[in-house]
Amino acid sequence: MSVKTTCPYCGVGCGVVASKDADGSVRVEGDGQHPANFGRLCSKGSALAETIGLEGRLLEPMIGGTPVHWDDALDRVASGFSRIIREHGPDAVAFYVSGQLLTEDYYVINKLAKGFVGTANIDTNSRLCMASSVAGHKRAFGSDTVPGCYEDLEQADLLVLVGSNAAWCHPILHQRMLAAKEKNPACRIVVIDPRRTATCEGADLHLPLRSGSDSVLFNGLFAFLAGSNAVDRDFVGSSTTGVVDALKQVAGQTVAQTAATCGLTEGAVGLFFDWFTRTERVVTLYSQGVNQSSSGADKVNAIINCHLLTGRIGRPGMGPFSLTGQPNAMGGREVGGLANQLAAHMELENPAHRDLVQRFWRAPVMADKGGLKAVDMFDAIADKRIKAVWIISTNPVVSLPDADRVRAALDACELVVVSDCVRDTDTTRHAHVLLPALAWGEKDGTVTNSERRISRQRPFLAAPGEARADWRIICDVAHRMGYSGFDYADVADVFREHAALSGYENNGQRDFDISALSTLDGRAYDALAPVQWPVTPDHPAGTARMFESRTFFTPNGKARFVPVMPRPAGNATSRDYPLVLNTGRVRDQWHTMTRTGKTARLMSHIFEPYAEFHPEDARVAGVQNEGLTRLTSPWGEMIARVVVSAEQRRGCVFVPMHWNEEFAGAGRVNALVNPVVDPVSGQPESKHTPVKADPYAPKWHAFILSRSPIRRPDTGYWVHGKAGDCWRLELCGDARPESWRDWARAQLGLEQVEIEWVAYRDPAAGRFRYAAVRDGRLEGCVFIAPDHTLPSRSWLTGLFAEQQLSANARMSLLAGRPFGAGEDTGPIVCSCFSVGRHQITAEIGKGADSVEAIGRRLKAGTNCGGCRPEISKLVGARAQSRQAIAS
Ligand SMILES: Nc1nc2c(c(=O)[nH]1)N[C@H]1C(S)=C(S)[C@@H](COP(=O)(O)OP(=O)(O)OC[C@H]3O[C@@H](n4cnc5c(=O)[nH]c(N)nc54)[C@H](O)[C@@H]3O)O[C@H]1N2
Ligand SMILES: Nc1nc2c(c(=O)[nH]1)N[C@H]1C(S)=C(S)[C@@H](COP(=O)(O)OP(=O)(O)OC[C@H]3O[C@@H](n4cnc5c(=O)[nH]c(N)nc54)[C@H](O)[C@@H]3O)O[C@H]1N2
Ligand code: SF4
Ligand SMILES: [Mo]
Repeated sequence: MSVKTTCPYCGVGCGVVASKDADGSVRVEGDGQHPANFGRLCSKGSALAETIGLEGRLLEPMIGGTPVHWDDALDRVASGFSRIIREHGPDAVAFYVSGQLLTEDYYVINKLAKGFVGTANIDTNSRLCMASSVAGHKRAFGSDTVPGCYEDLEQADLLVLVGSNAAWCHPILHQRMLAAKEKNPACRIVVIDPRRTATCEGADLHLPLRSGSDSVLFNGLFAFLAGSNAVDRDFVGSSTTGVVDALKQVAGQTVAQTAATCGLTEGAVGLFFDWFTRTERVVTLYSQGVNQSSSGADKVNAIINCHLLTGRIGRPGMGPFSLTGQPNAMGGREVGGLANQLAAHMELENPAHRDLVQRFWRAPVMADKGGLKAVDMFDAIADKRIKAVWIISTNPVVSLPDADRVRAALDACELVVVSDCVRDTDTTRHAHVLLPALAWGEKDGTVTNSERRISRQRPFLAAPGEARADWRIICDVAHRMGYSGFDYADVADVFREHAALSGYENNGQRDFDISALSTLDGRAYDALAPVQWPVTPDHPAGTARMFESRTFFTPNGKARFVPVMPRPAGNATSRDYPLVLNTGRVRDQWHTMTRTGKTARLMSHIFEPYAEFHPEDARVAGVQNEGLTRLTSPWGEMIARVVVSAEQRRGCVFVPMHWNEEFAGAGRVNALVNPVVDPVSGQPESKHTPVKADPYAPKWHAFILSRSPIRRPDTGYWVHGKAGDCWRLELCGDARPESWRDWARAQLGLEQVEIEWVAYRDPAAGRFRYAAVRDGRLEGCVFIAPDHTLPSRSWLTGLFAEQQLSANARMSLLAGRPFGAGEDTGPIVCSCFSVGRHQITAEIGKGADSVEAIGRRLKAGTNCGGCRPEISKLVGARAQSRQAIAS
């Protein structure tokens, strides 16, 4: 049996085919016919089959940690919410939801809150993600419209990526861009990011601008364009308003000034401006380096201004392009999931829209003012203005800024309901009621990707345990609260209503219109092929590109220039907090790791939370590569592994957002992140927090590898996860046990078991190595040292695959390095074929001089291709050092 569905991770929205073999095992492959990926998948998509096991799943409803019947759980939620609404009014409750819900789930929760409870206190993690783009679009176009499509990226002659690490975060789209560039030698790629990321491999120009200075850069470009012949006077004159004011704002801004403020060379800025001016087909792609800023919406408009001035919008190969993060970031916007939106791209604050939606829903009350946005919502929970919150499909204790405060808020809240598919997360720990949701592979509905393409997620697995679809859980609660209007026969029924609302009294006034899909019967809904909205009776096959007619959704039909006055970041660095903390993603993890953290393959690329420093900043802070650092901000602190790299901009330190208390002690970066938000969009500034870094030097460091899960310490720095065929725990401490041997044995949980100990002790040096062998097979090993220089984990992990440890392997365990036993592959670069860095450098040493040559010799980079930038970097580094030797 095979089923076509859509990848549940990023906004590229790749189609996948899931097949079940006779033995019940599942294979997941790229869907060759899906227009987003044409069969390709990245490392995360390729590993989907490894993440669908039931280990760690939440499979029963629970109240206070005890399993209960669904009826009891639903009654508790409904009666708790109803009572608080009765006693304190509708604004005393809140819903915090997610761009990972399916459109149908999202539609009903939004309907429940805004039309039946009568509160707009429903916000979503899209506030942390896309809110600035939404605000920017609305200011410029009068609607939240992404104008272009993926084919535009292939037809462009200049691709500008701003604050986007697409090589790691939108890998398949990035590969499409690189493939197009290969075919079109005229095509250039510019990357604008304070860090030199994997996306810079394959780019023609990298502008490592000062953190937060994008508005200055694009204002500079705007001024430069104004003085060139790239201005499209017809378009500006007939299809836009506000150009004079916007130009006034940038009048006189020179390339030299721009470069100085952005911390760039004049030459590099001039080159970028020159390319932009002279290239008609230019797409500017942007993501969280733009959105997650206290001036995110302004950055978006500074970019759009440049496209409006040149008329480069609504035509093939050009336009501003907001890359969406989550699989259904767009679907959430379509149903009005944000606290300031109404369903079907309507405005909450617009009385005509409210009236229309109220009539369509036959809603008893309508929220009539914007609700609390994510950060404010958790503040209101903290000070008890909100007394009940229902969190669905998001993990705010990890992902919101000032996350310790978020945790405290939930602890203080009268009623916390969490719907998730995973039992233990940093957020589920604080729930009074836990509701088990269906996960990817089980659930059924639709998602919309970055290019407005609606695709089906179809189930291929049976619902496990008691888990239910989110939309059904929400409707069941709505019923119990006494609301009618939630009697859907099935998920297709919800979709039809959503589609019908989009066309209701629309008459071409609203961009989001999928009314042609409002009559799909069950079978047609099941078979729905990927299609780009609008899908109307006039355009039944969908719409690739918007604004082709050069009219916009503002009252006068004209696009608006927005004057942008650059502002500094919300919190400046100081003597006490001299570094800018920048946060973001790594290639193989998805957000809070609840799914990608389940597979050893995806854990092998980067195992520990890390802080990446420029060499000069590392020297000043006194931290060492591979050592540990304590990072502190005015809001909180964390501990991370140090990476020293010239790819960091001086003054910035980068930390991934993923690690949390399920995987690490003291590894939650959002404990430090300032809760400052953009005043226009309410989006938090996740990329700019002033911090200081100190060396963290505990008295001992250790790691443990074990065939069975290892008990995690309660305090201090530790990291836990799967590694190859075993589990791995990194830890450290100050207090020494009386006997390291007993300690090691206890850590492995082998006190009561007959085993053979292989031990090496050097008490004077503080080095101890223990290995437990049973029936000739390695059960576990524990390595302790006074500093962070411990043996290679990737090599040791490999020894667990051996059924009988050789004499050499035993010797190696004692010596702490391979003696012809196993291979030290080094940290894994290619997670598809488990190829490590040492293997790649060895082949480069033997003459492999390109990514392709490495692929031929080791297969690395030949499946998903996500590691190709890293291989390219290793090849490049070698070539550079050869040159240096030769000269
Ligand atoms: N592997 C992986 N892929 C993902 C996700 C994931 O968790 N893992 N999540 C998905 C989601 S929800 C999202 S939103 C997207 C995010 O996708 P991206 O936005 O591409 O990812 P980030 O790493 O958050 O940030 C992008 C870059 O912004 C840069 N940056 C920081 N400050 C500035 C600045 O002031 N100006 C500029 N120009 N750049 C700056 C950072 O250095 C970083 O390299 O990824 C999606 N894809
Ligand atoms: N410092 C910093 N913080 C950030 C960011 C950053 O760049 N830096 N990025 C921000 C961005 S862009 C985003 S999108 C957020 C993401 O942050 P979160 O949304 O908090 O992260 P996830 O791990 O994706 O959380 C999804 C949760 O929903 C569960 N889940 C998955 N599928 C389903 C389902 O079908 N139903 C239900 N009920 N539950 C499900 C998962 O198990 C998981 O617990 O993080 C934001 N926070
Ligand atoms: S690029 Fe990767 S994570 Fe994103 S949708 Fe495609 S396969 Fe999934
Ligand atoms: Mo996101």
